Amino acid sequence: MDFALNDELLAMKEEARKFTEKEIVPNADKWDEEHHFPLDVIKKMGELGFYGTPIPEEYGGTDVGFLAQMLLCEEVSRGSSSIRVAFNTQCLGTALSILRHGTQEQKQKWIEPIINGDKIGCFAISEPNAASDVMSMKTHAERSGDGWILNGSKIWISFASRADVGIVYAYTDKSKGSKGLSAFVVDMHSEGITASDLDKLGTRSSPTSEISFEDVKLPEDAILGGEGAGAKVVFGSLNQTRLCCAAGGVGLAQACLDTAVQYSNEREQFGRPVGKFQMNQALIAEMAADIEAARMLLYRAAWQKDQGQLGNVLETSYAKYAASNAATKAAEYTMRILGSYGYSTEYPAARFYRDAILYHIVEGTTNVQKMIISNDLLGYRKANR
Ligand code: GRA
Repeated sequence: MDFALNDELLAMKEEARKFTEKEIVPNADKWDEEHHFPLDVIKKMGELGFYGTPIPEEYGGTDVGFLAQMLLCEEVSRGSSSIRVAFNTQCLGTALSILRHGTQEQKQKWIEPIINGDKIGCFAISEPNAASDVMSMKTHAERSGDGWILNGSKIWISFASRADVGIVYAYTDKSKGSKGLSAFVVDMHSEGITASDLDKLGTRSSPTSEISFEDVKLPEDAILGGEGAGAKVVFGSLNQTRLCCAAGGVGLAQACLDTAVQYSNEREQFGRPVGKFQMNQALIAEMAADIEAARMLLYRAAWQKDQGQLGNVLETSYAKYAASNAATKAAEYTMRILGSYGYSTEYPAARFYRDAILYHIVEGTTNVQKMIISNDLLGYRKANR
């Protein structure tokens, strides 16, 4: 067992940290306040090769793997939990699915521009009445001539209003159950697609949209992995995007701890720094131990993926579950340590607090992670398939 990150990974982590300190940290609160989506920064991360780490060089990636991607994602999330969403839209939920399931033509056409940030991606699973229960979605596509006609609606889709390309899930034959779900690579500028942004509590510099598909004509070659491969594509993809959320939670929790430690050493009450009070020390120790535990689960799951175990649903759920708890606890404890300064907008603690709660909701709620874990342990449904 080797817990050390090699020199290449350490150098990438350091590069991401410097990038975040320079490009993201000074602007994150302002972007959040203005609901600004910093497209230039999202594209710059693509130019720097941040998104393409699990993608082979022949498609423009660097082929250094999932652990590398999670380290980058964690560092970016320390600066802004909103910006880390790009790892999912620009690789794990889009380019990676095309790599795993696409035809040679689809791979050549789409992967490189997405991971480079030339094209903005999105992936559309959730619907107004089908979110945790993925298979109950209603969006459908019918054969028409030599293509498909897509109809339906999606909701809570990150980056959709700015996206050039989307992986859209739809039933092509509802009567076939899971074998009737298909995945499509959709040009998001196609006629019949409208996307409008939703307002939300946090993660406000990452746009989240509802999308309507009205008689959208898709070419025959839009289908990904063949007709009926949608369940395989969507669950295979969720198991990678979910880990990005774990990395986001760990990064955000670390940002909370950093803020709490700095403030505890600077702020004085009753003649000494507030860090000298045992009640604050207890909060800092608890936060730190939770973050370390979540980080270890994150790195293990990423390492497994680098060993070829992309179906490690159980270990990915452990990491996501632990990271969500670490993030929300760290955000709350930081707020308690900073007191009114935490509640004010002078410090980023208020943004951390609003952003953290998302990790209990996104990419499979905390209850979904508990379902996956407990169903596996009780022998009802094996998680790793
Ligand atoms: O046996 P069957 O014919 O009924 O088929 C089932 C299964 O065999 C069916 O899918 C099949 N299947 C697969 N087939 C091939 C499942 N996995 C695979 C696979 N890898 N390959 C349904 O499977 P099931 O086990 O019966 O699932 P279920 O009971 O319907 O649901 C399970 C569960 C609740 C875990 C699942 O639906 C789930 O993961 N729900 C959570 C959804 C989620 O995570 N949504 C996230 C939306 S995207 C998002 O949040 C964007 C965030 C952006 C960001 O911030 O980064």
